[in-house]
Amino acid sequence: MRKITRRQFGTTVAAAAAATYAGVALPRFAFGAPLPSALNFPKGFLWGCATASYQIEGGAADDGRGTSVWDTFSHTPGKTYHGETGDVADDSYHLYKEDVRLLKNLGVSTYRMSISWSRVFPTGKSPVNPKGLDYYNRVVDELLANNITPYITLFHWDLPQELPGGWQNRDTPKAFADYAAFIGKHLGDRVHHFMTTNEFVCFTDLGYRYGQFAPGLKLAAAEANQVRHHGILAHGLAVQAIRANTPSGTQVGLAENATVFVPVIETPEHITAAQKATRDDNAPFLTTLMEGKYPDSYLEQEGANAPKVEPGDMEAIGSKLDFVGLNIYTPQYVRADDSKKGYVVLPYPTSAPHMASPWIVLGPECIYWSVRNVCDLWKVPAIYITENGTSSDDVLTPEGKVYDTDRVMYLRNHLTHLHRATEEGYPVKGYFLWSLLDNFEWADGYSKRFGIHYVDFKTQKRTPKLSAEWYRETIAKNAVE
Ligand code: PNW
Repeated sequence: MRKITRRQFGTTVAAAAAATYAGVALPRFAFGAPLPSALNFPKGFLWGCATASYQIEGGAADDGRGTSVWDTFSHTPGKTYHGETGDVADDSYHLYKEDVRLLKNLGVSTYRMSISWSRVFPTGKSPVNPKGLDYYNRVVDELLANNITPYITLFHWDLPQELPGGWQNRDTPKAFADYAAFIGKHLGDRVHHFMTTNEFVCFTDLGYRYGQFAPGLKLAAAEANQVRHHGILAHGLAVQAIRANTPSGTQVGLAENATVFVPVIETPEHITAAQKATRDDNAPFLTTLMEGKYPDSYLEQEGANAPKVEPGDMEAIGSKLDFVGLNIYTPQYVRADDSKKGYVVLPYPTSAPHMASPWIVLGPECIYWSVRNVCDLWKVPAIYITENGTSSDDVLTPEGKVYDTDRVMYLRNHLTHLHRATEEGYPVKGYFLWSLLDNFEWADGYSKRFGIHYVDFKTQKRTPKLSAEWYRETIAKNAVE
C-alpha cells in the first residue's frame, strides 16, 4: 500500500480531515476550509513551459524550410478561424532569444519545445537542410547558456507535406525514425530528454478520420485505424532510433492526451471503474504502448477494421519508456455499474463551467487522476505533466496589463490537485505550463489565447500577464499558495 502523507490543509490531522469530502481533497480555498499552509512540491521538482514549432515559429518560408501539412491545411479556405495560418505566428524563428529571456524571467528550469521536421528535412527525408538544424542548435545553446534544460518533442503535428500519403503510408514511420536518429546524433550531446510524438488522437483521428486538423481527411474506419497504427509505430521506431543514437542515460518518452477519467465518488468501486475506462478508452494508443499489444477488447470491437500489423511492429511499439508525459486540460467523469464493462462514462452536465475554449471544462481533480490512473495501471517510472493550461479572453489594458485571473484560478486549482499526487508518492517529476506565449491555436487560429505572455500579433510585442507573475512566484517558492 502506498503511504499517504497528505497534509494539505493545515498542520493538524484534524484540519486535514475537515477539508476532505469522501476522501477527495476540497479546493484549498473552499469556503470554510482551514487557512491553508503552502503546498510544497518535492525538492528538485521541475517547472517549465511548453510550446510547439508550428504554433510559435513563423519563418515558414525562411532558410529552406519545407512545407508541412499544417501550411497546406491552414492555407485551404474554410479550415481555420478566419483563414489564419502559422506563416508568422510569434516569429519565434527570429525572436527566440527574446523568448528564452521570458523563460529566464519566469525562473523555469525546463522548456518543452518541438522541432519542425520539414525545417530540418524539407521533404521529410534526406537531404538535410543544414540551416534548419542550425536554428535548433542555436535555440538549444541559448537555453543551456541560461541554465534551462530543453525537452524536445520530435513531432507536434507539422508533418512534411512531401511525404507521399502522409501517415497513411507505412514508409512514414520509417522516415520518422531516420529523422529521429539524425536529431539524436546532432542534438543528443546537449539534449537529454526527448518526446517522440504529441497526442496521437489529434494527428491521427482528428486529421484522417474527422477532418478537423491537417490533412483534413475523412477516411473510413479501417484506413483510419491503419493511420493510428502508423502513428504508434512511428513512436516505437523513434524510441529505438533515439536510444541507438544518443549517449546512454538519455530519457525517452512521449506527450499524450490520454482521456482522464475521474471517479464520481472516491470509493474503491468507482476508482476501479476509472482505471478500467482509462485502459479501454486509450486502447489504440497509450494502452497498446504500455502493454506491447492491442487489447483483445479493442481488436474484437474493431473486427475486420482492426489494423494490419507486421512482424516487429509490436516489439517497437512496446519499447520501454523512461517517462510518460501527460497533457491535461479537462476531465471525464465515470461511475461503476453492473454492465459487462463494469462502468459507465457520464455525460457532462450542461451547466458545467468551462474556460474560453468550450472544450476545457473545469474539473481540476483530473490532473491528479491522470497521474494515478496511469501509474496504477502501468507502473511507469516517471511522469511529467507535459501540458496544462487554458485559453482565456485576455484583454490588454491601456496600462499594458493583462489580468487573467481566470487562468490563475485554473492553474492554481490544477497544481493543488497535482500536489496531492506528489504527496501520495506518485513519481511526478515536472510540470510544463501550456503555454509560454499566445500562439497559433490550430483550427482556432489566433482566436484563442493560451499564453502566460500576451502577444500583440501586429508588433510581436510580448507582455507578461498576471499568470506569468503568479507562475514566477510559484516556481520561486516551489509551492502553490
Ligand atoms: C493540445 N481537444 O491540443 C496541443 O498539444 C497543443 O498544441 C494545443 O495548443 C493545446 O492542447 C491547447 O489546445 C489539443 O479539442 C487540442 O480536445 C484540442 C483538444 C485537445 C488537445
